[in-house]
Amino acid sequence: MAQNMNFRNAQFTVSASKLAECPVESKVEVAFAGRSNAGKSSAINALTGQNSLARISKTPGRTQLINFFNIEPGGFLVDLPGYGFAKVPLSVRNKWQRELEKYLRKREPLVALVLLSDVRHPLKEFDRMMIQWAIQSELPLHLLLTKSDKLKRGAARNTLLAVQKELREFPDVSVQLFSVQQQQAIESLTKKLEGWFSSSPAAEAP
Ligand SMILES: Nc1nc2c(ncn2[C@@H]2O[C@H](COP(=O)(O)OP(=O)(O)OP(=O)(O)O)[C@@H](O)[C@H]2O)c(=O)[nH]1
Ligand SMILES: [Mg+2]
Repeated sequence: MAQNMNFRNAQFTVSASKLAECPVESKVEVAFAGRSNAGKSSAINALTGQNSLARISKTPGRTQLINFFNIEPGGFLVDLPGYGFAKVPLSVRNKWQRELEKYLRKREPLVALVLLSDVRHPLKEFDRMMIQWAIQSELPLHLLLTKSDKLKRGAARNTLLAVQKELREFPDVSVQLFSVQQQQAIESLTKKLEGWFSSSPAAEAP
């Protein structure tokens, strides 16, 4: 695939409510996971420079479907439903969390995960579960400590160092501070994604 990916050309493809509805033309995809309200949809918008590509809301639980954004032929970013605290009926919530789990366990084109966690409350139970799961599944994971603009520089930096220290034994897990307001942070994420898309074996296929 192309060396310089242009995330700005991203286009919404489909919202899937279950695994069977995910696009068959996908060869390589990277999914954005995290607790509800962590900033998944916002990060995808920042990355693509499109403010209304993925829906953002002040109400947690806004993203209830698995949303696919096409980046290049066969390459997709995936906005996953947020975990926890969603103000939706339990029966509905259970259903889409089951689908989310199925997606994570069975989705063939999935090559890596971006996990988002609010820098003010990092590494909660769900985040740890996801990290453990990614390590076991040998899926690389990049952790974004989001909304870093909400903390003073020093405090954000200390959180980053503490989290890095905790994760340093895992070579396929990386971490950075992230804010939709910080261009440099968006560029770091872009680099990470470019690396994953270009090194994926499926990307070599015609
Ligand atoms: N200050 C600040 N606010 C942010 C940032 N990223 C997201 N937010 C806000 O956090 C709230 C939730 O953002 P979303 O992107 O909708 O979160 P999500 O993870 O997609 O949430 P669900 O779809 O419910 O799972 C919104 O009010 C955003 O404007 C950031 O970098 N800085
Ligand atoms: Mg969302």
